[in-house]
Amino acid sequence: MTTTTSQFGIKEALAQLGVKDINEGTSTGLHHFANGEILESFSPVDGKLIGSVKMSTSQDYEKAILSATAAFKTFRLMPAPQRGEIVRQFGEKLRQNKEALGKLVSYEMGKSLQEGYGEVQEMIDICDFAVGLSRQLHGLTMHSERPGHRMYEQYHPMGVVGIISAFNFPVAVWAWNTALAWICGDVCIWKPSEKTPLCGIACQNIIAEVIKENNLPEGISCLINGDYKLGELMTSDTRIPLISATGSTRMGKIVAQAVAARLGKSLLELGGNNAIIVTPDADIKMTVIGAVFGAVGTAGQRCTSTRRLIIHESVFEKVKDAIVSAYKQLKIGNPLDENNHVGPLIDTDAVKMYSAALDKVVEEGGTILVEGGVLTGEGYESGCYVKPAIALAQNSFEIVQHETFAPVLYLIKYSGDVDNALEYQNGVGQGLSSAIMTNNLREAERFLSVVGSDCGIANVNIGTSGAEIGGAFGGEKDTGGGRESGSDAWKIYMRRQTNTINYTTSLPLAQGIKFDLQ
Ligand code: UN1
Repeated sequence: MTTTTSQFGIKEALAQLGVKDINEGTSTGLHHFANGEILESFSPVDGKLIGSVKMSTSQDYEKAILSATAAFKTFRLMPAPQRGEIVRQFGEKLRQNKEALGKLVSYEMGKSLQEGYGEVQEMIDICDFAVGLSRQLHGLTMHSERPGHRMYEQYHPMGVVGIISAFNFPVAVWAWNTALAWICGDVCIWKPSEKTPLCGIACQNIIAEVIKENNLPEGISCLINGDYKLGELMTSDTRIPLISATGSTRMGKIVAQAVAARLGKSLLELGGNNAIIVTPDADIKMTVIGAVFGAVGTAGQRCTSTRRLIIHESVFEKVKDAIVSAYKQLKIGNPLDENNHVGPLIDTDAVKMYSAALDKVVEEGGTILVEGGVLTGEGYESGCYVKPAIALAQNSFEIVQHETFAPVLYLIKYSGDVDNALEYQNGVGQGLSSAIMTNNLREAERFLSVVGSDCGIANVNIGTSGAEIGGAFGGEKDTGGGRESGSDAWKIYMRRQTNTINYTTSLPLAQGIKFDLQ
């Protein structure tokens, strides 16, 4: 493992992205407000220190807010299609840096290189989407009930958007927010996860080049690095009208309460407990691919990861055997090596939660079908590599109700019709993603109907993870209710104004109210 960085070109990637490795000192990104303590970033891939950054103090935070607020004053005046052009250039820079940034994501976060590249592709995709959208920030026009009156609505930018992102998608979720916020005329302050600060620096350096090349005020994209204390400053700050936060339900509840207390807006994308329903009519081959990628992709650390397979009793044995045998082919190891399917968990705390979940499912009466365990020895020195595990469980188990951010898949048997499966599927606190595998039209439509899945995402013959950016992304219940990326998610980044214009010489009142003055 000593050869990891040289073998996979990490040093070159860091250099290209302007991120200093540990031998070169502390990284300071452009427009990065940071004069505090050192935050070190260790790779879960090989346990090595990749680099360090400075954290932001409360004074740094104040500087960032002032810079952002000042930048908003001019940025909001730029026509939206011109802001779209800026986002187009950002997308171009991402294309040029796709390989380097994908590698850094893989090395700092631990997801497979393919998924690292996929994450950067999501950033490029949202930029393309936002460019087109910059000419489509449409409001409606209405017919007034009064003669000689015109009514319409328009959308104006809101101001500073605070982005709090998680380690599992250390770059894409920021880009979803920033690309949309920018075309809407907002400016951003980003606090990345303290587990992936170097990804934050790299992104900031890329976007700062665009800012510089276009002579834009630097405050339109600010970076602050640090822990929950910075998050608290953001959530309670009335100068930030919108907080977009991604993370656990526990964190989301704290954020939502703080933002609501000052009547700010929040956009929350929180935990999932995503299930695939496998009906008697399912295509087993497709089910295996969807379920296995869903459960072990990003080592089970996506919000959309498949955590439960709800399988009809008539096909249970067949599906179980197919999945268990697919798990035997999984290669676990350095995610930069494309021969491996599964990389490490983010850190040893995550490993502890994974082990505790497996203990708990057995304690509650579950049966382990594919043995888990922490890997040791050559290549696994970081202590973060675990074996993807499968357990036979009941939906009602306490641990099954809980989102464990690790590759643990629960198999749950159902009998009767698809409504019974839906009862399990919806019978958890979270409501992010869901899927059904079936060739039966009635079952598929039932699943999508008003009595079907209660999740924000409901797929047919596709797994639960890997959503495209064009759709609105997010979910209900404990998932927080927010919608990011595609469709009309842009609307949360703007304030809506209804305008009624009277072009007559009299002033009739609405609702026919008479109010005559002599
Ligand atoms: C997340 O896990 O927070 O749908 C985002 C997916 C990805 C995004 C996941 N496009 O799996």
